[in-house]
Amino acid sequence: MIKGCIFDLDGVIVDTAQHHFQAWRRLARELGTDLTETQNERLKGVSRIESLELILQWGGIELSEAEIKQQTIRKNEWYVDQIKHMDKHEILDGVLPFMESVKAAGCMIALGSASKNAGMVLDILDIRKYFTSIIDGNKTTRSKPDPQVFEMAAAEMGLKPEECIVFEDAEKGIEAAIKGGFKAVGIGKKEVLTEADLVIPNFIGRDLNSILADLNN
Ligand code: B16
Ligand code: MG
Repeated sequence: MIKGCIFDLDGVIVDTAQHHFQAWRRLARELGTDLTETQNERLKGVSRIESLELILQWGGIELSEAEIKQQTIRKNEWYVDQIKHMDKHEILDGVLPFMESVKAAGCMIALGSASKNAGMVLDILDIRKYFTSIIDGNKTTRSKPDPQVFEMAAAEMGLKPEECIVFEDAEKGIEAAIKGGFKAVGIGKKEVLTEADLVIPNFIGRDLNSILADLNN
């Protein structure tokens, strides 16, 4: 029986992925390389440091540990500058009614995000009130595809993995959910999120009951 829903943040609740992409691309170009949209797909759900390491690897660039740290600080300043101006319109369509349906069904809601900016995003959008538990990149020590972030969210809700559905837009996030023994619902394309138990393009017109029915089919 499902008793909790764990939501990823970037790409599931809010379209911050475009802001991450713009900031990473700006940094990549300043470092003398570039970042394509296809490469950016592979950065979804990946921590800040690991994202830069991948960009450097793709561009054949070597930086010291101190320089890597410094460059991630710059990227984050640009990213934060962009998201400061977000408003509720950037919450993805259908998400809030869906979360209302989760609450109405008596299920708890948690956040399971790799982002260290997650708390700030929730406050800017004024949606912190929906969450029983908030686990973000400041609390975890292992990145997706490790299931730690979802395990911590389930534990804070007092639930077992099999009692929770994880909603994720990243391949690595789906992998983490499956590894941890959660039901995994992908938000995006079936061709990309091949391991998910169910893939939906978005939450428009969806409620928890329709997801449960599709998961059981
Ligand atoms: P930050 P999620 C992830 O958030 C993003 O998908 C990923 O692009 C980003 O690099 C990562 O958070 C770290 O974010 O730099 O803000 O700490 O999708 O797990 O909610
Ligand atoms: Mg995401």
